[in-house]
Amino acid sequence: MLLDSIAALSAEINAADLATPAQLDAFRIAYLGRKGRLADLFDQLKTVPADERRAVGQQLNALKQAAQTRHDAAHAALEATAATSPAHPGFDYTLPPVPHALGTRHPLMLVREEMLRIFGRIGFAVAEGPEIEDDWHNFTALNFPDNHPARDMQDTFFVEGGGMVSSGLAGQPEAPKQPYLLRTHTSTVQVRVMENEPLPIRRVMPGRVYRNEAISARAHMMFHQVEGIFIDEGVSFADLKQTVYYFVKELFGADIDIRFRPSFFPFTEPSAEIDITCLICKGAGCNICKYSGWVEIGGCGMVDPAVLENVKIDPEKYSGYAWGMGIERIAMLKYQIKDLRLFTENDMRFLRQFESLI
Ligand code: 2NM
Repeated sequence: MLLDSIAALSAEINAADLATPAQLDAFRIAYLGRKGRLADLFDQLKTVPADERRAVGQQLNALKQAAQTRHDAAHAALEATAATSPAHPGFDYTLPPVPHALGTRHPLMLVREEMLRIFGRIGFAVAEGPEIEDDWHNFTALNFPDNHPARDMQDTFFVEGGGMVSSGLAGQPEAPKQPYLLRTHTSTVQVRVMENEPLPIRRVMPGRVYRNEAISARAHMMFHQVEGIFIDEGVSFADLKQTVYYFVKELFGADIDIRFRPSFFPFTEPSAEIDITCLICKGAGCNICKYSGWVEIGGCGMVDPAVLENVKIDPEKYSGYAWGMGIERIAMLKYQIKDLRLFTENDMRFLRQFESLI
């Protein structure tokens, strides 16, 4: 009986699959372990008649040896393949590397760079400033009256909990709170430059600005501006016109003309809107320019003497011009982009179209 069990177990042991570490482990536990099948048969030796016990015992020992040898050989083979096989089986390590997918520069940043480069060539250095501002730099220094609609919550984002001004005098009432706000134009940086830097001043101010508007194809609550300022003795409106003329010819081409339309801004006097020849119809009239032949690209003017006084520059001695343009608007005209929202949606099919054009 026991001899039959030994023969059956021997067949099982020889047929066992030992290709993986898990199979090897299972084999060791099932056959070689203290509670394994071989130990079980050794236990049954005592039921064998005394005169046969020696021979049967020898057979069992031989099977145990064979099982151990199979186990050790398979173990050695697995160790050897583990040392030389790749971490990712099936991966071809001789393939060339896959390059990292790089993005492209954003069209707004490309246009911003081009604008700054053009102004840089006639001496305008870049100045930047904070996006969270106070009332003084965004409105008061720029000659906005107290009741100006831009100061309204409907038009400007105020920063929650920003107010901080107390009168500082014992027993005196608190001064009205001065909330911080998200700057509505980069003119704030012009104020900072005029307050802090020696004359003459010749700077361009690029950056993000914020207005409380519903988002649509033509409006956003965040957009980008490039403003500029030049202050020195004897600066005139003719200097302003020549700067704008040069900029437009450089950016849009020699066939594009400029036109100044009288306007009003609190911080400039006189003030004007800047129009250029419609890029679509070249002035013939189309639905983009509403059949006028002209499209608006920004505003400008001579810095109001009240602004110069606010920043402690003598308006009797110095004069200056300033302008402001929206980068989105210029990019839309230049590339015929019809919807402002494309700039913030990050659709790669849109974004990839621009870098190769520069
Ligand atoms: C514009 C249009 C016209 C402007 C004026 C000043 C400052 F600080 F000199 F008073 N900064 N920016 C200005 C003038 C901005 O943007 C449409």
